Amino acid sequence: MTGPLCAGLADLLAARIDHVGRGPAGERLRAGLAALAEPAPRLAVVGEHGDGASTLVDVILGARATPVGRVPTAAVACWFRYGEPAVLLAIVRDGDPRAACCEDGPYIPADLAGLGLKVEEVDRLVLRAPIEALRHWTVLDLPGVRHCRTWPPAALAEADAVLLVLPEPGPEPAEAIEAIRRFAVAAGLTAANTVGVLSRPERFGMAGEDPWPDMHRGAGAYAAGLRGLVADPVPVAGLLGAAALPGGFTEGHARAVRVLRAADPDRLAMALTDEWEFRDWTDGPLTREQRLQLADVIGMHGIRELVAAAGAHDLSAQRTVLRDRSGVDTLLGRISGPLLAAADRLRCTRVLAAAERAVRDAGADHQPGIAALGDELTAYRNRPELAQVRLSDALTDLLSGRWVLPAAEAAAIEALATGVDAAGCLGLAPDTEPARVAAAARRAAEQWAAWESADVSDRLGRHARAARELCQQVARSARDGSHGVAPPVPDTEPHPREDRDA
Ligand SMILES: Nc1nc2c(ncn2[C@@H]2O[C@H](COP(=O)(O)OP(=O)(O)O)[C@@H](O)[C@H]2O)c(=O)[nH]1
Ligand SMILES: [Mg+2]
Repeated sequence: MTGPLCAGLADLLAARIDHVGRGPAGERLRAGLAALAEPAPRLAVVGEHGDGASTLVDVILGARATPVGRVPTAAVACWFRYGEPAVLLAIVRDGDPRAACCEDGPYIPADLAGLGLKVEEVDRLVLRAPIEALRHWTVLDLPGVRHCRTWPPAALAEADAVLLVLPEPGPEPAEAIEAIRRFAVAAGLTAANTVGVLSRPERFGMAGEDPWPDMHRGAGAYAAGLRGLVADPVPVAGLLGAAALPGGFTEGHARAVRVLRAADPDRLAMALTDEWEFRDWTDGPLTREQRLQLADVIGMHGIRELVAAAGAHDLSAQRTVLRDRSGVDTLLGRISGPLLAAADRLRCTRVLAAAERAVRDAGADHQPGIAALGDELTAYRNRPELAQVRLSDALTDLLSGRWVLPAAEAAAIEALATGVDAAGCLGLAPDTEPARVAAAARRAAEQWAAWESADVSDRLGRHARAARELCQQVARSARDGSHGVAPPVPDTEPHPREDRDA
């Protein structure tokens, strides 16, 4: 499933690929072409160690398939692709790939002893499985980064979109915000390709208290501090979402919750203040094994939620409560809604930039085939239909501080770069009258045209030009009654260079 932007780029690459040779640049260009032909775009999930990234991947997959917690395979990049029958493939650094059937279900094992491998020997694991969610996204569960201060993992550059699991910001969020900003600029993450998420609510607020108000405050601090990166971070309780999946919260757990509800209320309240109190509740109604299991599968926050939901008696009702309270449906709505709607643009943005880098890295004495391709890629990027693709660079410049704009203009650029319909591109409500959208787009085009002709650097002039072109496109599609940003399918004839600054 690709769209017109990827199709145009694929045609362009395919026409040149036989003339680019077998060197490193040729290999990278072939990888880009292959990625454009994949049925699903790629979504990477990344965060700091232990912040709940793998748990969220399980939620996205709708299956408990990732290596969660401190297990050896949590340190390996795990790719989940659609395919049947299920098979686990280990891509070995210096050697042939090894494959294993998934006899007892598609999941990544905690270690690779079954494949006769150590995790250090493996570049990545690929689980191919007939999981419905993988029809829409290929999902990458990346190993944790440390405090968002490490260099971005290389696998991040292979993802079209990113779910960024944000750390608990602490009382002074400025430091966390700065670290994430640097990480995002280095990794090319912007509000166009990234959804921010906060999970593990237990890390927020005081022990025993409702963590959601503090979670929302943390999300607000990130939204304000990371303009251009995470417009509206989603707070979730990933563990509850994962517990509601098959193989998570079971009949035995549901029974244990009912037993807890019948306990002495004062003693129960005391035992539920924190995990240590609960574990040490030796004279309570549950065995130590039952207490540990329950804390493991839904955490103290989940236990408190379920104990309080007295109307939820049986397993199915309790799972529904877990799912509802997890907040994951909002997150899944973002991933299957606006992010997926932008998949053509996201994939085109990434592969185009990767192809341009491959051509650049090939150096001055590269083959004529690669040189010609370089010119064609530049011309393709500069086509009006790719204005929104070009605007992702503007977001990076806003995020890094290279482009300083008044707040209203910065918000306008963010809306233009991330919008998936005509109204959204202008920051207007989805049900805005097309005539009003068209008028607003024309006004905005005039304003960006003024920026374009002002005395700014070539680079900023290009951003303003992209904004102006996109506004003109939006005005046309609103006038024609189509809701989309809807670039026409580009023809694939190489076009002459049209950008004065290119
Ligand atoms: N209490 C609680 N624990 C969580 C939550 N999400 C993940 N965990 C636990 O945190 C640990 C690390 O989670 P994991 O998903 O492996 O984090 P990753 O290192 O970011 O991939 C595991 O023990 C999870 O069960 C959550 O929402 N609440
Ligand atoms: Mg993980």
